[in-house]
Amino acid sequence: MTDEQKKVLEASGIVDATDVSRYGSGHINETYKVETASGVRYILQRVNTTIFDVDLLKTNVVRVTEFLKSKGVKSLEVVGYDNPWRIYKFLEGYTSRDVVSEPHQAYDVGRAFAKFQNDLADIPPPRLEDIIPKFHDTPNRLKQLDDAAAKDVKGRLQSVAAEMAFVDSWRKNASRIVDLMASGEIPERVTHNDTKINNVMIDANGEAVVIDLDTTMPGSALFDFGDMVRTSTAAAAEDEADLSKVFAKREYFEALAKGYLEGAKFLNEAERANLVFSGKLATFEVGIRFLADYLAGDVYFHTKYDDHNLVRARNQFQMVRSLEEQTADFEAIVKGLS
Ligand code: ADP
Ligand code: GN1
Ligand code: MG
Repeated sequence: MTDEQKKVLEASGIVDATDVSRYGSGHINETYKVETASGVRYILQRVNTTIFDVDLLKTNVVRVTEFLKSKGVKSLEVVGYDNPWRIYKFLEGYTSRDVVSEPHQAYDVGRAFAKFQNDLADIPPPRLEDIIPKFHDTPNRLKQLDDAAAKDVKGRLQSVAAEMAFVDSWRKNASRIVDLMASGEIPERVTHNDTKINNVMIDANGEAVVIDLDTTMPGSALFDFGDMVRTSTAAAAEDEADLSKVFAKREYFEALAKGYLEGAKFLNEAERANLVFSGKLATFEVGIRFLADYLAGDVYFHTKYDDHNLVRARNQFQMVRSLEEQTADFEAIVKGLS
C-alpha cells in the first residue's frame, strides 16, 4: 500500500488496512481491494481524471446510490470521496464475470439492468449531470475515429485498412438512435450507459447489484440493452483474438432478452422495434472506440499489450457480423417475448 493510499483510507476512518491489491478488469479506473485487520473489506478506486470530472461524477453517484437506498434497493455503498480517490464497501458474496457460460447468467444481467432503469425512473429532479457529453452519440464517435485516423500519431493507419473498410460499410447506420432521440420517438431516460457484463455483480441466489455507476446519466434505454447484447451474448471475451471463437450465441440472446423484457415494461414501440438493432450499433460503437484509441496511441482504455485495442476492435466488428447474420432470428425472439 502506498503512503497516499494509506492516507486516503485513514481520512475515511479505515485505520487497520493490512493489504491493498489491484482488482477487477475494468478499463478505466484503477481498482484495488482493501483487506483490514477487522476483516471488513473495501474497494478503493483511483478515478480516471483524464476522463472524469470527479466532483461532477460524485454528485451523480451519491444521488443515485442514496435514492436507491431510500427505496430499499441494494446498491454500491459509498464510504468516502477524496478526489481522485473513492472508497466503496466491498460487496461480499457477489461476483462479476467477463463472459456468460450459462444462459441463466444472461437472464440475470437483463433482469438486473431492467430493474435498475425501473428503479431510477422516478429519481427526483434536477436532471442528472451529463458526465461525459455525447457518450453514446455514434456519429460523434465516428468523427473521433476519423480525427485519429487523420492524425495517425503512431503510423498505425496503414495496418487497419480492413477495419476502416468495415467501418465505412457501417457508417450509414450510425445515426439511427441519436436521430430517433432528436425526433422524440425514443425518450430520454435515466440509464446506466455502461452495461457490460462485469458491471453487474450477482450472488449465489441470482440477486444482482448494478455497479460502476460513473456513467449513470440521461440516455437511451437502447444503448443499455445494446451493450448487454454486446457483452452478454458473446461466446468469448471482448479481447479474444481467435475470431473463429467470436460470435453471438442464440441461447444467450434469448435469455438476456427474456430477462430484460420481463422488467422493462416501460419501453415504447420505437424502443422495442430497435432492440435487436441496438445490439449491433452498441457493438459497432465500442469497436470504433477501440480502433480510434489504437490509432491515437492507446490513451483511453487500459491495455495489456501493444495491439490490445486492435484485437478488441477486430473482435467487436466480428460480433457485429455475427449479430447481423442472426438478425431475423433475434427479431423473431423479441417478437415472441413482447
Ligand atoms: P471500471 O470503471 O474501471 O470498469 P469498476 O467500478 O467497474 O471499474 O470496478 C472494476 C471491477 O471491480 C468490477 O468489475 C468488479 O469486479 C470489482 N468491483 C467494483 N466495485 C466493487 C464492490 N463494491 N465490491 C466488490 N467488487 C467490486
Ligand atoms: C469501459 O469502465 P468499463 O471497463 O466498465 C468504457 C465503456 C466501454 C467498455 C468496453 C467510461 O467500461 O464505455 O463500453 O470499457 N467506459 C467508459 O469494454 O468509457
Ligand atoms: Mg466497470
